Amino acid sequence: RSKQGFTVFLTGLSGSGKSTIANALLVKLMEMGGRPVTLLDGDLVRKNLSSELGFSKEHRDLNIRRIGYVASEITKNGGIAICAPIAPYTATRRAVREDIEAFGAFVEVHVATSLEECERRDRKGLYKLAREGKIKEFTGISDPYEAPDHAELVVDTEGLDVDYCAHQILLKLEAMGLI
Ligand code: GGZ
Repeated sequence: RSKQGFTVFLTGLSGSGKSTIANALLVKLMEMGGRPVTLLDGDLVRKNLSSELGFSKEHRDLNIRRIGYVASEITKNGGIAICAPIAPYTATRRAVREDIEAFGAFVEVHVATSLEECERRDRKGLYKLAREGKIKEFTGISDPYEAPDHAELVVDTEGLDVDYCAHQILLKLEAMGLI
């Protein structure tokens, strides 16, 4: 009998490594075969599903609820969804968890790279712009990030490579009986 569907939900600051880990995890899960795997990355969701939305609390919540809805449909049909938005609000993450747990497992992974490290890397130059006030409501600088305290897994990308983080997620999925 085929196993139940599930959602891996990565949350963390901009530049914390969510997308890179999500992509590594996608490759590993696809290699295993079996169930279809769908990546709902922050960037692509913003481009295709939430193109009219900005970064107010209301718009972020709407964005996350949309991602949660798509992930719940995938989970309901026995697939695997990987989501990688910032998702800064605890209550919104909890609402998405409830939506998904109606159909399968919800595996919250906190990509806990510190603000200092994300800002030091500043891969896209956004932190600099946020410090200069050229981007308003920027998470970690001028907008909140509520760190999860009940995540199924916390991964730290400081000094750890992406494949190692993705592997830790696979181990967790195995321990939960999902793969
Ligand atoms: C946070 C912002 C902002 C503001 C643009 N705050 O590093 P990135 O560029 O690729 O990831 C960030 C992305 C965040 O979108 P999400 O959909 O993941 O956010 S949320 O879950 O809160 O809805 C960043 C870019 O968009 N970006 N302005 N003000 N990140």
